[in-house]
Amino acid sequence: MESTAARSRPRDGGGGTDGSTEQTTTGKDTGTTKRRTGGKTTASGAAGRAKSTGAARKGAAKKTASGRAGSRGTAAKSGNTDAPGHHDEFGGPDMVQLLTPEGERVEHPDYAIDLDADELRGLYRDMVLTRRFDAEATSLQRQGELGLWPSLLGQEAAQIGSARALRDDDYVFPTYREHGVAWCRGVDPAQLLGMFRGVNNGGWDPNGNNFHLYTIVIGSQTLHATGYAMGVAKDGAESAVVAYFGDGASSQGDVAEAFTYSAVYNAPVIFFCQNNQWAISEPTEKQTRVPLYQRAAGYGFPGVRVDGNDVLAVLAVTRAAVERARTGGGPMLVEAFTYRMGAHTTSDDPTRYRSDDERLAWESRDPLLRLRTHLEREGLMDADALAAVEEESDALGRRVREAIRTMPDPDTMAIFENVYADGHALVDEERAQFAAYLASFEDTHGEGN
Ligand SMILES: Cc1ncc(C[n+]2csc(CCOP(=O)(O)OP(=O)(O)O)c2C)c(N)n1
Ligand SMILES: [Mg+2]
Repeated sequence: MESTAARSRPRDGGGGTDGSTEQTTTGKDTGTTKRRTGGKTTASGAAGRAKSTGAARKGAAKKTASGRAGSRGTAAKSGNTDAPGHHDEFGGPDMVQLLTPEGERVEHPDYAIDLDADELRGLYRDMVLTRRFDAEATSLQRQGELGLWPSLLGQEAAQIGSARALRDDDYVFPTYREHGVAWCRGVDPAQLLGMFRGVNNGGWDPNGNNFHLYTIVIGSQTLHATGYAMGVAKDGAESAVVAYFGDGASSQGDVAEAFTYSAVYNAPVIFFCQNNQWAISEPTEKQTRVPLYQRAAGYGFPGVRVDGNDVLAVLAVTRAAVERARTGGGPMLVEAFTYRMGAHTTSDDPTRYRSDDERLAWESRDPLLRLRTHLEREGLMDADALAAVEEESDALGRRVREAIRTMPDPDTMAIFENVYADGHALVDEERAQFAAYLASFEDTHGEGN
């Protein structure tokens, strides 16, 4: 199979490095079998994690009992955890996995991948640099340089794996957390920060990188993507469209409409849901009674759950979905089962609604660590190679900090521009009022006060 990861590799964070198809669980499914065996026999592995997750549940239930907003504890009390698909904290047997949390390569009967050493190292580099950029942005927000930052910590594999499955002519509709996808599409990280610093009206030309503007109104971009994909089909183009959205957004009516229309019009769109287990403080149990990927069946297109912390599996599944869309197969839902390691945004305090145990349980499934273990075990990355990526990531950190310090503030009066295409009397009045207000400071200053 031709490597789309290699083909799309040149795109790179702008400015270079410095600067119902439910999976079958037949005997053929060696990946699943291996995982189960591993879970049974490794006391410190999957079994140990299950234990600590149980504790997480209890912790959440306790918080609820003490009057905190309901979370997993509420679901446990009302019996909702017995709903199908809710008990397996780490995705369950239907989930496609090609790399175990311990970094072991396993096979899957429906999804295969064969990457060379450079491609594997490239995926690791993408994830390290993305995580570094994200960490810098969080720090910059804490230092008052950004108004807000939604961290992607923990979701690197879901984003890099899916974005590296795409070609330049494909089109992406992101939410507000797709910094890894933006990186792969070649959006300059500094431009991303400009939006969160409030110095521009969105940040980039969507058509420059076939990467639409970040969307805050959750789920709405699935409709935009569907409309765009219907246009692609009408044009007879062989491009795919990807709409990213979250588990919380899956409850939006917009998403239901997008599913319906894309199915009926056979639009070449992939709905890529990053199920990071939380919609701010609401757990997935509050969004659905079935595993999210199973929803696709009701609309008439396939859905698949993939281990969102396994970059190889995400790449393989997204490639298959994209290929299917390109060749007239229509829409597909990919549920990347992952975890939001950090806060919802820098305005959020997750300790108010979830326990540390839960986060710690997911730490052992860290997407970067998993690939790194694999690379080291296979002798594909030695200490020098790892150090080189670290150096590159330090350089990226410096570049991002420098970019923030030198980012020009917009003219204050520019806030009145672009409100209406042809102007508006009320905006004119407000502009005049605000100009007078600003001028009043100049007067004060002039009087020597
Ligand atoms: C239509 C709409 N309703 C409510 C909100 C407020 N809101 C912002 S993020 C969010 C949760 C989204 O959760 P999810 O879709 O799981 O994405 P995640 O933040 O976990 O990536 C909500 C409710 C919004 N932005 N848009
Ligand atoms: Mg979520």
